[in-house]
Parts: sequence; C-alpha cells; structure tokens
Amino acid sequence: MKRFLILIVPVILASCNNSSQKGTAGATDSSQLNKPKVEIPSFNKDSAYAYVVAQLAFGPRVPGTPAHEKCAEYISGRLKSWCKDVIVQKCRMAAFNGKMLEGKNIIASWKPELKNRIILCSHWESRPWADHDPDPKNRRKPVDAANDGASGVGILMEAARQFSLKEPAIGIDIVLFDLEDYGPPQDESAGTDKWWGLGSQYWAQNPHKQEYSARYGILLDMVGAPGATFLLEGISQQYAADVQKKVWDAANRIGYSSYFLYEKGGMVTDDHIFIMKYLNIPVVDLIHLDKTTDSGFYPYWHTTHDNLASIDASTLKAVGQTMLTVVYEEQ
Ligand code: AHN
Ligand code: ZN
Repeated sequence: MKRFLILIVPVILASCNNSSQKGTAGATDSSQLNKPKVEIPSFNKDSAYAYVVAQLAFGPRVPGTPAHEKCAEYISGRLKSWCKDVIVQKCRMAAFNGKMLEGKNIIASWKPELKNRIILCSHWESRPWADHDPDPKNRRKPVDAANDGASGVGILMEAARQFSLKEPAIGIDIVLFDLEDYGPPQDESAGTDKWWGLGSQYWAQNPHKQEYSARYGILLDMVGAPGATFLLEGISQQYAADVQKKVWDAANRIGYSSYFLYEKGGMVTDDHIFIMKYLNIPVVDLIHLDKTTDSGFYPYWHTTHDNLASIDASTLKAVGQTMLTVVYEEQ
C-alpha cells in the first residue's frame, strides 16, 4: 500500500499557488544571469555527519524519554553557540492514542528584523515504533531515526555553523520541529493525517514571532541515505513549484543531478503542508522518495535499519551544498 497518497490538502492550500517568487520563472541559465556572483561557503560534510552521530549517541529521541530531553538540550546548545537568537518553543499536544506529548520546537534566527527571509526546517525527534520493519518482532521498537530525523538536523546544524562564519544577505529561520513522527502505527487504523507533524502544526498556528512571515521554506526529510533520490514531491509541486524549481535547478547546476531528479513523486503528508496551510508560505519538501518500495519512501523508512549505517556523508554534502547555494544567492 502506498502509505503517502492520502491527503487532506487541496482545499486549504489554495492561495499558496504561484505566489511571489520573482526571477525564477525563466530557463535556468537566464535566471542565473541576473544573479550577482557571490562566494558560496563550502558545506563541510564531515561536520554534518558528526552532528548526526552526536544525535544518535543519545539513543532514539522518542518523546517522553531522557534521550529526547537530552538531545533537545544538545541541539539548542549548539545552535546558541552559533546564533544569538535561539528560541525553544514548548508545546503540549495530544497524540492519536490520547497520550499528552511534551514537545520542543527549536528555532534559530539570523537577522530577525528582516522581512526578507526564508525558513529551513526539519524534524528532530524519533518515531517510537519501527512499524514498517520487515521483521514483526521489531515493529514495537523505536527507530534510531538516523535518516528520518537526524540527517536533516545534522545538515541544518552545519548550515548554522556556516551562517555564524559568514552571515547570509537575507534573514533565515532554522526551525527544527518536534513530534513529527508520532502518527498511528500501520496496524492501527486510527489514522488520519492530522496526527503527523504535531510540532509543525503548533508552530504554524503559534509562530515564535507575531505577524511572522517568510518568502518561502525548504523542508529536509530523509536526506542522508546513500544514493538518495529526491523526486518532485507532489504537494510541493502543486503549491510551491517555484521554490521546488529553484532548489532542483541549483542542485543540478552545481553537479548533483544524480540525487535531484526532475521526476514526479507522490504526495506526502509532512511538515510543509501545515506551514502552507496556516501561514500561507510556500514550502518545498526535499524528501527521499523511491518508486520501487511499497511505502514510496526510502527503503529503511520506519524500520530498525534507519540507523547510522544508512547514512552517507556524500548525500549530506549534496543536500547541504545545494541549500547553501540557494541561501547565499538570495538578495
Ligand atoms: C505519512 O506517513 C503520512 N507521512 C510521512 C511523513 C514522514 C514520516 N516523514 C518522515 N516520517
Ligand atoms: Zn518518519
């Protein structure tokens, strides 16, 4: 069953379509002509990888556990060393099973006074159950979430370090969501999409700043597996096409065409839909999709194999360098 083809979205997102991205509509080359030549910092893949390792060292960052608590401290502590405006936003959310979850969205802002800004986001916590594990005995075990969590955070931590060395021209908010992956297990049919992305649902309805807005956002999800394929996720294609094109064109221009394919993927319920729905900011989901798997996601999705062995620093580099290119080219 293709888990991710189910969706609430179309009605609510109407006005995100074709919003205000200027200067990206033409062919790749002509759009490049208008861009000032800027020096793009080199993304350090070993540094990003080390931040993935550090997160995994706490054990699965499952909400309600000490590992979750400690990892929040670790991430926010590192971000504070690179950025003077870090906010840890607490949220209390009910899960599908009635359990109350204590979440923390972690936000680091550069040039918070600027309206001209973008969002870079990912989720940081681990899924409590490897419900898609091939071995039924593993399906109640938590997921290390090396790829589905730590990879995006590792890349954004390295980006934050880079921003501390050379501040981008535009404002940036790195937003690390909690409680993304507490959706109902596959064998419980309790589910609708509203149980996913609880942290981003909270933040999008209660942003860390009043009247918050941004030009667009980039969501990283499962961005560290060897030979990852980033297909054109369907919701992003529909509501954030300009942003998606900007990111894919940048990746292809700097040599990462083997990862960033111009091929349509399925629609995914992910944190981006809530930002589009509640804040009307177009957000692209940069997510590893694979048409050969049953889930439609990368092969180890929600299995106990989503561990350090499934992370390749070269993929972190492809995504991180692409993101830095997009960020530093913005004026
Ligand atoms: C659903 O399974 C409905 N959405 C997947 C979004 C997700 C989970 N991304 C990472 N983990
Ligand atoms: Zn997940």
